Amino acid sequence: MKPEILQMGPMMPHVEAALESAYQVHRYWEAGDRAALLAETGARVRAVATGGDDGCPRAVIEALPKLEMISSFGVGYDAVDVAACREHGVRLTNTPDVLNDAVAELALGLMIALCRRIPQADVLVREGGWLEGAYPLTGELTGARVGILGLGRIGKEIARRCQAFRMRVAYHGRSEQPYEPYEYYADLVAMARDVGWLVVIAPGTAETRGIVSRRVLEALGPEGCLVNVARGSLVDEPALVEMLQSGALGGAALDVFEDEPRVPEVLLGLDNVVLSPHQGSATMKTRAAMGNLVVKNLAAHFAGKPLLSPVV
Ligand code: NAP
Ligand code: 8YV
Repeated sequence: MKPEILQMGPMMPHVEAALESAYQVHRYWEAGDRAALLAETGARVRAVATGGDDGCPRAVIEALPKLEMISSFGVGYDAVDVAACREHGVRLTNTPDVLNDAVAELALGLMIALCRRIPQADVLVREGGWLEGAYPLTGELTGARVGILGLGRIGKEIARRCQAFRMRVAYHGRSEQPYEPYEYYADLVAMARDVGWLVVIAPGTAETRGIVSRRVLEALGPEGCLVNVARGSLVDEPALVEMLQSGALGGAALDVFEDEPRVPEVLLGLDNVVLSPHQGSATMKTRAAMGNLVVKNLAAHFAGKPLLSPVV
């Protein structure tokens, strides 16, 4: 008898194939009556496979009395009710590290795109505008100061790439990392005041909700640019939109938003923003590695072996 698992949403074909071969999979998102599916399978389902978007709410965790573990695709697990996992003794795994390079690469790509106005230049050439005259001069990353909010696994890769661009790197987090060569700011507003670029790459938690507040954005100012590759919840989005519109903030490159996939309408019409549809880890190589980790964590659990990347 294969163990029974609940899959919360669609996953990559190679992940689904691996799950189907090892487990009896119940496809939650396809169920006409989800409550009935939970009631019918609840006493047998031992694991959940899910993604960063679908997560796993408390109601599902509590409807599965035999639930032992949740294997989540993505390093951020803000959509999983971690408190409910702890209360009910449910293990949780995520997919850290394998995506560091891809996310860091996108962060730098967004910065260059915003600074050198690559999207606008591309449109100009396509529309024949180059024939009318030279393209206006732009800013440059070289020599600029960048502050990283969240010098963790991905933040460190972003910092290394910024150094390669000969930017001057600082960071903010809850504690100083004395072995890192970058300047530490205990105060995020002070860091925002001192840098031209603020890159957000801390997790979406209750503590970080709105951490990039209006005050932080004001400190960044009309010459400053915000880059968010973390979660939309970290930024005061209404303040961000208003300040980009008025010019109180110089620019923004955004991969994540408060209410994805819906993006504030105003942003679509602004010239000082670069928009990306949550693409940080979205390369074939990285997504394959993330999917493999989801499968391997489940396999380790059912083999009684240590989990590869436990959160809880
Ligand atoms: P990580 O290694 O845990 O690093 C997180 C960093 O954030 C740590 O340096 C931590 O430093 C800092 N931090 C945590 N809470 C903080 C707080 N309250 N105030 C200030 N700093 C805080 O995580 P990671 O693997 O780098 O991933 C970071 C996040 O990126 C994920 O949680 C996810 O939401 C997001 N992400 C987005 C994409 C995308 O596609 N755009 C892809 C992957 C990940 P201290 O402990 O010193 O505070
Ligand atoms: C994923 C992410 O796109 O890992 C994360 O935290 O945000 C991205 O890598 C997302 O989790 C998809 O489920």
